[in-house]
Parts: sequence; C-alpha cells; structure tokens
Amino acid sequence: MELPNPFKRASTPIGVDELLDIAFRRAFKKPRPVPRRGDKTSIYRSREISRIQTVSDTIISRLDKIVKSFPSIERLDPFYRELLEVLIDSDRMRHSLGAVKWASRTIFRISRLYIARMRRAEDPNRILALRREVLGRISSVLKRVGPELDFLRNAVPALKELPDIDLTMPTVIIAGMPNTGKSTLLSRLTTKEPEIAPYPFTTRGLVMGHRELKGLGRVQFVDTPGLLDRPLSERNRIEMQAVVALRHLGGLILFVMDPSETCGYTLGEQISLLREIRERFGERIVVVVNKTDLARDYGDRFSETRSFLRKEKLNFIEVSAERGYGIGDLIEVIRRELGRE
Ligand SMILES: Nc1nc2c(ncn2[C@@H]2O[C@H](COP(=O)(O)OP(=O)(O)O)[C@@H](O)[C@H]2O)c(=O)[nH]1
Ligand SMILES: [Mg+2]
Repeated sequence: MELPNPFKRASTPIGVDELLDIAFRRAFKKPRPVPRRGDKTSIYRSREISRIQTVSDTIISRLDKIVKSFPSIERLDPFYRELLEVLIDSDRMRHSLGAVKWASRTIFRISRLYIARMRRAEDPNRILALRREVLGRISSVLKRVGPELDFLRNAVPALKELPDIDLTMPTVIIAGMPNTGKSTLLSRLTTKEPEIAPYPFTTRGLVMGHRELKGLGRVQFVDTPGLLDRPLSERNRIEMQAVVALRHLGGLILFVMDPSETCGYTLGEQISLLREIRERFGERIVVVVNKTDLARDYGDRFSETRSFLRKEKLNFIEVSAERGYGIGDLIEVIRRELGRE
C-alpha cells in the first residue's frame, strides 16, 4: 500500500504583518473601481465599502486556504498520525487550525456587520469612522491568531518534507546513538545525498533512501533522527507511539555502533539502547560496527564490542561507512535477511 505524505499540499502561512500589508495594499493602492453613480456621499460610501470587502476577502481567502490545505488529523493513516504526535505537538496543531478558522469566520462576520452600518450612514465622517473602526477590529482579530500562524509556519516545512512511505516495500530501519554514522551509512547504502539537519524545526523525523537489491526489487532505507537514537526509557508515552509506529514498517533494523566512542557516547550507553530496541523490535537486528578505520586507535573497545556481540549471539558486521569498507558485505547481509521473510 502506497502512503503518500498527507502533508505534501499543506500551505505555509505568511506572518500576520505581511498578510495585513498585502490586504491593505490591495484595498488602498489599487482599489477596485466603483461605479460613479449617485451623489458624492454614495460614491464615497461605495469606495469605502469596497475597501472593507477587499481587505476581508483577501484575508479570509488566505486563512481558508491554510485550513483547507491540511488533512483531517482524525482521518490520517495511523502511521502518519502517530508520527505526527512526535514530530510536532498535534494538539497544538489542531488548536492552531481551529484558531485560524475562528479568525476567518470572525472577520467575515465583523466586515458584514460594518458594511451594513456603513450602508445606513449618511454622514461621510461617520462612514470614515466606521471604516477605520472595522479595519482596526479586523487587524486585532488577525493579530490574536498571530502565534498560531507562526506555529503553523514553523511546523509545515518539516511536515511537507516527510517521506512517502510504502508499507509493502521491504524496509531497513537505521537506528543507533547520534553521531555513530547513521546518515553516512544511509548515503553509502542508497542514492540518498547526505543531509545536514534535514529538520531544522524538530530535529526529529524520517529520512529515506532507496536501493534496488537483486531478487528483492526496490528496498527503502529509513534513518530516524531523534526517534531511535536515544534511550527509549527517556521517552514519554507519545514519543513511544512513534517508535511503535516505526514497527508498522516491519523489516530489518540496522543498529549502528561506534566502538571508538568518538560519537560522544560510551559503549555502555550504546549497548543499553541496543537492548531496548531489541526488546521492542524483536530479533531482526543486524548490528553494524562502524568506524573500523579507527580500530587501530581504539583496539580494546573494538574487541570488547565483538565479544559482547558474540556472547549475545547478535548478527553483526564491521564497516567504515565513511571509507566504504565492508559495505558490499553489509548489502549481502541485508539481502539475505530481507529475503528470509
Ligand atoms: N572515522 C570515521 N568517522 C565516521 C564514519 N562514519 C561516520 N563518521 C563520522 O561521524 C560523524 C557522525 O556521522 P553521521 O553520519 O552524521 O552520524 P549520525 O548522527 O548517526 O547520522 C561525522 O563526522 C562522520 O563523518 C566512519 O566510518 N569512520
Ligand atoms: Mg544523522
């Protein structure tokens, strides 16, 4: 089953000041022509009413476009719904979209109310006063939802970048502590260009790469920054859901270890994450002992790692993702493991 990213078409809001600027410029710099019929006051009135309409139509259509461009969270596939919970605060997202909807409705209501009042007004000063008042009220409604628009503006780019997942495609999930070499390995194994901080907003997410494997066809490789690179016991309930969501993908886990500890984490810390992931994801794990190019400098820790992995009867392979050593063998192991379905 193909699961295209449901947020691909989500529209990124602009800031409140920018939106007001666009709406006011349209109304005042390039006003719609109004029929030059009737007395001076009615021409004046039509012009001012037309300005209110331009401002409110412009703002409302922008706000509605944002709301409509989001998929309904309730109807998302559970995989994306669970992922959303960790990538951003989905309650906050729901709240923000609700606030934007509220602003659109309120601006519609206020402008209608004032237009009716202006139609009844006979005195040009009164018409002008009403026009000023309604524009003030429209601005203040919009400013009230400024923080919500800002939240969405930050959230949307990360969501749009979520990969399309295919639940039927053979999948390899890459896990391991930060800086052990997961991204480097992903780009070695697939056509994926190495990505630097792909998610500036959340630092969490999924990075995908693909590769054809003989006998298996296209295989998807998923790097999981911020998801499978910290002790699971430090996760809250919602974060655990996302880890669980990854299990929907099934497949094989590559657990990357860095015995040199140049990643900044001790072997002990790496092993305890490995244990947790093994408990959650079962036995289909291949441990990738990375940075073998540093094995000469850190021989003891490489030996310690090997004897631990043998003792635990874990399937492992030694590589240097950076230099490309052992990658061909790793691909063979992956092919064999995935072929054992
Ligand atoms: N010496 C050495 N460094 C590596 C190797 N693989 C990755 N690195 C380095 O380790 C650091 C973290 O790598 P990265 O792929 O970003 O790790 P990630 O945080 O697990 O995705 C980078 O500076 C890489 O250049 C390797 O095989 N040998
Ligand atoms: Mg990385």
